[in-house]
Amino acid sequence: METWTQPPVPAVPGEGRQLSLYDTASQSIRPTTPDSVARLYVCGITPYDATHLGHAATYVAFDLVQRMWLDAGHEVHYVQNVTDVDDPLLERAVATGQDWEELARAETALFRDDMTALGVLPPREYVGAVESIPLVVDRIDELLTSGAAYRVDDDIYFSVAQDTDFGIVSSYPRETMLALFAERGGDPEREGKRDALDPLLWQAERPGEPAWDTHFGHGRPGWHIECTAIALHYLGRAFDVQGGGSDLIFPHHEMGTSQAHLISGEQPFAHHFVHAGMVGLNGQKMSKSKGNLVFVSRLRDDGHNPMAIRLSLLAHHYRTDWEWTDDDLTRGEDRYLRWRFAATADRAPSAGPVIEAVRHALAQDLDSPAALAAVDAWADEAAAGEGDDPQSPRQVAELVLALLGVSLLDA
Ligand code: 5CA
Ligand code: ZN
Repeated sequence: METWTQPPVPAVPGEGRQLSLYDTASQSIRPTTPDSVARLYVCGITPYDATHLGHAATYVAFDLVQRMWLDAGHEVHYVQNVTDVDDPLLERAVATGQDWEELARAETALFRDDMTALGVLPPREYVGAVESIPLVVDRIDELLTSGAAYRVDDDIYFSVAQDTDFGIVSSYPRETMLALFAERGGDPEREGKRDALDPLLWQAERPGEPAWDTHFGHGRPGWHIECTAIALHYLGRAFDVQGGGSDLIFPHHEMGTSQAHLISGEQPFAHHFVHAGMVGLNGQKMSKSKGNLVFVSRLRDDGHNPMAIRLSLLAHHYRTDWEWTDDDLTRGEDRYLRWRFAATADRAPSAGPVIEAVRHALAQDLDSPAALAAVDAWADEAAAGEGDDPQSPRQVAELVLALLGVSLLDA
């Protein structure tokens, strides 16, 4: 499907840094080691509702990954999916009397607008689940042939027991896996499965639901195989970073890794599994199913500057769980005005140290709060009339645009 518009990314003077990221599988911060082309897959939205601040925080975090790699001289091959057919989407369409395809189309369009407004760099390929059904069918065929998939009635399941490495992403104990599987779309109680944790690869048509014709029957793909098939097709195996929110560690990224292992016979699926913390509101994870949402589009409609929204997200380290409050937005707006004031000054303290500090902070597992603090210090000095470098305001504005994705000057 159509991706969104690429905004300008200025070159920053000096040398980019090697990016280190926390890898969930090894439970450690390790350097990323991309080739000339860095490969990134980030799980996309299920488009049945508007982009909320939790989604936005996650996509802004992975946007920093792309920006750090670009700064270090890599080309970036970024792929993101859209789960444009799945239970929650179909259920919402029934509940609101909408056509499910129209709902998905409209919410995906709104997501693109939100990402554009927030200055998030687009993926090179933005890929829907529906358009990927032929890829999924081929992968299921391979799994059936190798004995890693089996039928229960007309459904097809993936057999986790076939993978001796199952569990390497989350390292969760089995009870935790069972609880999360039930909570996040799995069917541990289904009779006839070999293991309660086996996920659906292909679901036979249910009355009133969309279905596609394949040689193994009329139906639709399961969730995890969608991302496995898309990532393997567009990026190949052993790509650099598989990303998403921490709610995707299990079952989604665990299952995807296991499926890719049995499809290719090789490890790793990705070198790093990187997960953003959950943004909450009123004591609970912000989620479409709980309805406790603050939408990016609503804030934009209310006249809030998207760059200030972006700054309020960047004020939190991507790996921590945090709660959105109105104060977050107030602080983001205040910071935006202070930075903009300094970026439009005639003179300011030299840009060199702040460029170094921002690169250094982001290279260490994307420490955006430290990066913001470095720009704050420079902006405060500029506002106090310190410094006499006439180039510095423009250079810092370019730094902030290139590495933090915050545009301070009108285009
Ligand atoms: N379509 C699947 C991934 S293949 C999905 O999880 N869609 S989603 O719309 O539910 O979430 C989209 C992305 O936002 C995922 O990476 C998810 O982990 C992340 N996300 C969802 N809720 C939050 C939240 N409250 N805070 C931070 N990130 C979130
Ligand atoms: Zn996914």
